[in-house]
Amino acid sequence: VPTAGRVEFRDVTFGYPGAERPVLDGVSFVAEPGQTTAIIGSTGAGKTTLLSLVSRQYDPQQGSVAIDGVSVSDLGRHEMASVVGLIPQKPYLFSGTIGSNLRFGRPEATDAELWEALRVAQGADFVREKTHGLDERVSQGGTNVSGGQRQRLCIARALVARPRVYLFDDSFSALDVATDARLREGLGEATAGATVIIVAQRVSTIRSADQILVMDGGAVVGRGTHDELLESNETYREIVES
Ligand code: DGT
Ligand code: MG
Repeated sequence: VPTAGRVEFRDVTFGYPGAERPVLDGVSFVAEPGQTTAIIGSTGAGKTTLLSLVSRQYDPQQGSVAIDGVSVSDLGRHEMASVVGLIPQKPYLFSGTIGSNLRFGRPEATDAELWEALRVAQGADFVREKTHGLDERVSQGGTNVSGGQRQRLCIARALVARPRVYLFDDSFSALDVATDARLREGLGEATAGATVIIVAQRVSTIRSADQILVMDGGAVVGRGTHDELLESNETYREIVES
């Protein structure tokens, strides 16, 4: 398993085009390969925005975002897809088949690899039940795939691509506790060696992270393990005890 994908933010400031105030203000942190970094913070704190700078939907106005020492602004779009796997907060599918969606980041993936990714993402059962299996058609606004299934397909799609960096934006909060536990156990193996960044709400997800970043109003206001932050960080205590 290759160990790479170190993500480094250096004093990053970012505001959306046309907005008056920056959404991220002087954000610095490192997320290490082989580790899980959890990001927590209240709604609007800037968690999704932070991930969007890693996957380069936007560029920062100040500071730098680098992966393995290379600024993400030097990575081409195609290269980006093999480096960063984003599982968005609002998971989306492309018009096509389940298979073509899963192969998006690595067209040469075999059916066996797709099924293995689906197994880990807890999506194999529902795909197997579809009349056409991997060849079942889905559409962007399709009703034949539920929101939860869509999310699992997006997780499987990221796994198929085997990126160095996984970004999970609130991907597990809507799952029941048992599915959540099974999914994350399998993911631990499937993503071993990569850098995993998880925006999370559930305390069980946060607690098992190697590092937790606490965000508030566009800044990182705390960093550490669960026990360290419980001890030292008022914002963290408020969030996990609410
Ligand atoms: P969540 O998902 O509700 O827990 O909140 P976060 O932490 O993911 O927050 P985020 O990054 O979506 O939003 C941070 C701030 O940026 C918030 O004031 C809303 C604003 N914002 C987010 N997306 C956009 C956008 O596309 N355009 C503009 N102008 N503002 C945005
Ligand atoms: Mg968000």
